[in-house]
Amino acid sequence: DGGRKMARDEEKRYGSEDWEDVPPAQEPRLGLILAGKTGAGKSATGNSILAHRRFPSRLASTPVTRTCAQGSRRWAGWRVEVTDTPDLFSAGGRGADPDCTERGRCYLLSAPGPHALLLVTQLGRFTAQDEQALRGVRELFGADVLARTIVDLEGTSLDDYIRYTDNRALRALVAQCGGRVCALNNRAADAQREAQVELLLAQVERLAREHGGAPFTNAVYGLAEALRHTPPDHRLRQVAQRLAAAGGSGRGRGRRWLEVAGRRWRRALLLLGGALLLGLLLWRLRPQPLQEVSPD
Ligand SMILES: Nc1nc2c(ncn2[C@@H]2O[C@H](COP(=O)(O)OP(=O)(O)O)[C@@H](O)[C@H]2O)c(=O)[nH]1
Ligand SMILES: [Mg+2]
Repeated sequence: DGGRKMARDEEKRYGSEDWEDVPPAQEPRLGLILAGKTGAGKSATGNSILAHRRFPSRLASTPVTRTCAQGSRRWAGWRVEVTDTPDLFSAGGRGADPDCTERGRCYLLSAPGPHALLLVTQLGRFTAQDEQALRGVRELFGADVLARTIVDLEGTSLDDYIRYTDNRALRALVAQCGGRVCALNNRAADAQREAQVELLLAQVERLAREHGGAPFTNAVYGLAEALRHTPPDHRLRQVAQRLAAAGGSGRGRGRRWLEVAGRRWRRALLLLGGALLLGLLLWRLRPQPLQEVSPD
């Protein structure tokens, strides 16, 4: 089938020799999380970045990535750590992870935090699901993560994007991510693909430097770090519990409820004000009763 053919093609492309992941070493770490809707090409992008077939990737109606995974490589004096994610960012994906175990695993694998998050999209196939994926990213990591997000317009060129002026939803999404875009074509020839990966990693490096080399962090990464020396299953349980208590995000269900409640109140007040104004107007314009002439 097509999927298997694609897998074989990829194998040919990257070579099927065993590949040792880079051992944790002296090099400073450069962390990258792959996010996006299912089928966007996260795993294929991860393989391009690592330059070997680390993550299973193929065309399939059911997601082939079921659990978070990580691969690493050396690049320009860094140890680049790439975390691939399954469907964590759609409503369906979150529903399939009610106790937040998979989301907890994503946190633990990418701890102490990513230097950048890559939102994988496809220019020609940009849909509401991509926007939903960005909302899912914000819910899982908090809105501050947008300052670390790069939108990958996969399979296209940046020139295409710049000329592609009619997709307002995509432009709005890119604007939310500070205008950071890259273009990776996982099907390009080796040399071209490597050049694109080079550009992307340079962008990640720049983002890291802009933040003084520190990775993105939040309360949940803080908890993961605080529990670093506890047994892995305990650590995962604690982090998953924290995520579940926060409504699946580092942001807190309470605050989200307040925001929603705030919006509802504003709307109710506006409606009430409008109704009062209308009432006043109608009252002023009411037909005057005829002067009654008293028979006196
Ligand atoms: N045309 C094109 N197709 C791609 C590209 N990257 C991935 N794909 C295809 O998109 C499909 C889904 O890829 P996959 O990596 O499994 O997506 P994931 O679910 O986000 O991990 C596969 O059939 C890939 O061959 C690309 O750069 N260009
Ligand atoms: Mg995948």
